[in-house]
Amino acid sequence: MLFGRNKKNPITIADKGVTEWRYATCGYCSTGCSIEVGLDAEGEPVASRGVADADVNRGKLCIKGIFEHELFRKTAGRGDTPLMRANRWDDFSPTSWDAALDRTGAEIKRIQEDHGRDAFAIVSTGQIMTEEFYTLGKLARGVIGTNNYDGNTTLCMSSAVSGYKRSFGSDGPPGCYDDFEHTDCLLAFGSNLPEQHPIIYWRLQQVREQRKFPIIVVDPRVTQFAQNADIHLPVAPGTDLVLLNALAHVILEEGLEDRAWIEAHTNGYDEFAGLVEQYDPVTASRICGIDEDTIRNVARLYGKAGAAMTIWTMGINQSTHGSDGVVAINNLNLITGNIGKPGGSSLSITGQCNAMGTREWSSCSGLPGYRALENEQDRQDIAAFWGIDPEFFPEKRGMFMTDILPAIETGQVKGLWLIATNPMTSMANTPRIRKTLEKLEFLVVQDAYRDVETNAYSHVFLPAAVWAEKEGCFTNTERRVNLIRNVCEPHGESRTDLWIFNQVARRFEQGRRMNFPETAEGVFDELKELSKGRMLDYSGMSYDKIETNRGIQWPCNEDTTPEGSQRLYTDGVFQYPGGKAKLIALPFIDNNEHPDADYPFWLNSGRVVEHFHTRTRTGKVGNANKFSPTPYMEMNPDAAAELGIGHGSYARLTSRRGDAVVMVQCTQRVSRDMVFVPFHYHECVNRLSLGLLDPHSRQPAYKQCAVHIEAADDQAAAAERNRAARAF
Ligand SMILES: Nc1nc2c(c(=O)[nH]1)N[C@H]1C(S)=C(S)[C@@H](COP(=O)(O)OP(=O)(O)OC[C@H]3O[C@@H](n4cnc5c(=O)[nH]c(N)nc54)[C@H](O)[C@@H]3O)O[C@H]1N2
Ligand SMILES: Nc1nc2c(c(=O)[nH]1)N[C@H]1C(S)=C(S)[C@@H](COP(=O)(O)OP(=O)(O)OC[C@H]3O[C@@H](n4cnc5c(=O)[nH]c(N)nc54)[C@H](O)[C@@H]3O)O[C@H]1N2
Ligand code: SF4
Ligand SMILES: [Mo]
Repeated sequence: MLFGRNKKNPITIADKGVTEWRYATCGYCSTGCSIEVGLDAEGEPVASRGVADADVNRGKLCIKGIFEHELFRKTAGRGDTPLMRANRWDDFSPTSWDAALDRTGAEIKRIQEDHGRDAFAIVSTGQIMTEEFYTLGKLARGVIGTNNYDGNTTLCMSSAVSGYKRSFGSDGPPGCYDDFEHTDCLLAFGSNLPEQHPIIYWRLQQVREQRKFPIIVVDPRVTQFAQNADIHLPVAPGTDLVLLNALAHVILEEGLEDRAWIEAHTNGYDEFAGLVEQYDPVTASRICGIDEDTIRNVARLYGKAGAAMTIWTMGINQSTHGSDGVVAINNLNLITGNIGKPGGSSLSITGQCNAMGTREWSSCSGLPGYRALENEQDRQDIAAFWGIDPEFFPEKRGMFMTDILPAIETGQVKGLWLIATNPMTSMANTPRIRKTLEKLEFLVVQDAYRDVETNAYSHVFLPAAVWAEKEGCFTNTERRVNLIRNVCEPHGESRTDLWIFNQVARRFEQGRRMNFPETAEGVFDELKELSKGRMLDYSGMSYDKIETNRGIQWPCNEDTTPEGSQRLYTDGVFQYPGGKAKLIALPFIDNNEHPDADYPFWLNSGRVVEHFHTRTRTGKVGNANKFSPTPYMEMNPDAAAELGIGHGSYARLTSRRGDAVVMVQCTQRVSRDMVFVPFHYHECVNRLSLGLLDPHSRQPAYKQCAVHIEAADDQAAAAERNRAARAF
């Protein structure tokens, strides 16, 4: 009302003295928010803001994005100069780039000469630029020539990749955020969208404020997403496949499938139908813990919806049947005709900012642009493009990250180069990983932060520039290629990952003969050329066009789809020869470690909104770190009371692998037989986790193992904190 207007406290936005805004894409999660970083008159980054006309985030950012410019100023723990030590147990000494790179090149050659090309392994990430991924792939596959080359995406997305390939003949999420506008039913498996992808969740909420449709969340925990859902299915850990088979059972039993679509676009129906026949809701309910009527209800909602979509994240991928879980989701959508249509999709919500970029271009699982080492034509094409002998390539992919580490134990792998990943904190069974890393003859760590825990085991540390200290592209969950402009100079003597890869290439004769463009845009031109006419088509993009459009979804071709494409498979033609997708029969095999008398609790793990992974970044940003500064677990109050453990006290968790002490947060978010521990803290949940591997994707089942819990006194807790403190 008018009379009150002048009396209100006006909201004042601090004037940070911004004189210029530069365009970027957020460097944390895979939502892919467009962000602008404000520079003051001295060129210092002083603010971040969401880009209003960007379709992804429409001006919004979450708590991590809004403070992202602080990364450039909070430089504690940043690598400012290359470091080297003669032996792993010596202290580091600062050194020159030439010395660090010469030693790296020489050690790679020595190990390969002594033990064979594959004895030197490379493991990268989902967090560098696409152009950097492509360049690393060229170096690993075309110059160094090791087949033991993979990324941390095996901890994260490989089940989705494997599931897409098995169902559709190719990787590539077929849907987009716009599907929320068209869907009549949304099913979400093992995904806590409001915390892990806050802006995707905001997009979903925007739609729901205007139009009602059911949201069904499948998660053993009562997450924020579950709290806000219409139906929450607290599935028994690791049994989603049973639930999915049972949903398909009901759909077929009640004739809710799309017969014509199945006939026209799929193979394998009979075997699939025969298998799901066995998963009647009564039998299934005894395994997956969801009652018969609820299974029937959800199947009917999904089967009868005009358009229905499924999204999922780590609750599915990080499982011993992660790949099968993804295929089962695809099965559900194939039988209901929900692929390639607005609001009908199997949309894997990806994880890291550029988890997609590495899938597309890093050559980790094959050759660039969704090409396969197993395909002779692909080998020949890439060899010709790079100017090398096709015989140099192996004819099938080598080990996954989760097999490379054990291969160090057996002596098969002697040297390792880690790029932007921190396995000492993020891989299961930390005590074993430590022993593994100690066994290496040579470890080089290339990271933006020298205090990354894995660096304690390295011989050489290469300091890298982070995020908008460099230029290049990320691809988000909905296949949108978006741009990061160079906002400021790399910290200290750190260098872009692109520069580092190019320098390493020069240390090899074959690398000197090949063309390694020096600028990110020069590399991007190669991607465009290599992708022309393929499903993964970048050829109609340019940096300027990407910035103007606030990201472009591939396929983008100058002639047919100049503005990009929201969806894949709109014509129902899949990437298998013959164009049909596969319905696959998936028997459930329960091979998890289960709670028992000695270890009576399920240990579940994941994330919280304010932290990102192993906290190398968010642990330094006050406004992120202050909300969860201490390792903690969610525990059911009744279970805690039974063990004499109070809210806010400490407890010791013990598994067959190790132990950890955490603060206790009593909450009904978890059931009496389960605890949840965020994995962001060093020497914490992954000291306990088992990480059994999925047979197809080799992804670890981080979310299922068994622990014993007891009260811990304050002294034990203090000792634990000291142990967890960063070593340097
Ligand atoms: N704030 C923040 N956001 C992030 C990240 C971050 O570190 N911090 N990381 C990014 C990355 S790389 C990723 S991969 C994503 C991960 O995003 P999410 O997968 O959404 O996050 P998580 O917390 O790992 O796991 C999600 C849920 O899986 C549930 N779950 C556990 N076991 C099962 C099961 O057997 N079945 C089902 N259905 N659910 C289960 C857990 O209870 C948990 O609530 O987040 C991205 N976004
Ligand atoms: N128990 C349990 N464990 C888990 C999970 C879980 O849910 N539970 N989730 C798994 C998942 S999904 C993931 S994705 C992994 C993540 O595991 P990690 O990849 O090990 O985690 P990050 O902390 O993101 O490590 C990335 C590193 O890259 C560095 N970095 C950032 N930007 C750059 C750059 O531009 N260049 C270079 N060179 N370095 C850079 C960061 O400083 C950081 O050290 O953890 C897995 N581990
Ligand atoms: S939702 Fe993800 S991409 Fe968007 S601002 Fe937050 S962390 Fe960044
Ligand atoms: Mo991830």
